[in-house]
Amino acid sequence: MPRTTRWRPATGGSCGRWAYWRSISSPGSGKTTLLCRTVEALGDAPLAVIEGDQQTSVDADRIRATGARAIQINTGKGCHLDAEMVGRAIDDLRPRPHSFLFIENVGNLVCPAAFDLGEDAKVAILSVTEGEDKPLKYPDMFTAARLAVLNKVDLAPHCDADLDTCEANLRRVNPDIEILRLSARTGEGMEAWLSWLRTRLEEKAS
Ligand SMILES: Nc1nc2c(ncn2[C@@H]2O[C@H](COP(=O)(O)OP(=O)(O)OP(=O)(O)O)[C@@H](O)[C@H]2O)c(=O)[nH]1
Ligand SMILES: [Mg+2]
Repeated sequence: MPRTTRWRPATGGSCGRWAYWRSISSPGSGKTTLLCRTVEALGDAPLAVIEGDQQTSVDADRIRATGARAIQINTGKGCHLDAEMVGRAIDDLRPRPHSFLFIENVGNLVCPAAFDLGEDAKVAILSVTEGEDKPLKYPDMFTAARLAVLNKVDLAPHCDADLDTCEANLRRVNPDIEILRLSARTGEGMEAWLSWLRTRLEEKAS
């Protein structure tokens, strides 16, 4: 399937029926932790999650443990999800209209940026422990993203992370990027993240 193909579901709708976000980041930056916290905080809001990893169903199991519906895709030797894999998962999940649909891509800062999965927005999760130079070294991931979440801010004092420099580097590669500082561990910044999500869903519904 060509990189730019926009998949359309066989279930009759269009991708416009759901607010559809995809998280992209390095392994271990906190994607699943943030998703679990998000699912719990959204309460009864209709949502579904697609998890991508090379092997195991660990992440989908973590999401299901919160009570949310989740499907795990294993990519084997592949380093990213593609539209066909996501299309099959959506056909199985059948997300409700006007619901949240979250996709966690395979963790790496290179391949996932190049593939259009039909999402409304890509959200780059960057752990502050990774170093503030990552946006400059791996710009494609951050130029593709609408929002960057600087996660693990609770650890910033322990690893000399310079959050202002990190934000400046994000804006050097993507002047339009929105940025949120967050800790999925302590909950700091969660309200701003949830507000961002709800606003996007309202925009989609209007
Ligand atoms: N201190 C701290 N730890 C965090 C935070 N968010 C996640 N973690 C920890 O970081 C580790 C990796 O988190 P995951 O949520 O599994 O990361 P991931 O990005 O989903 O990882 P992959 O799916 O393997 O790419 C776990 O030990 C989490 O508890 C945070 O905000 N602060
Ligand atoms: Mg994960």
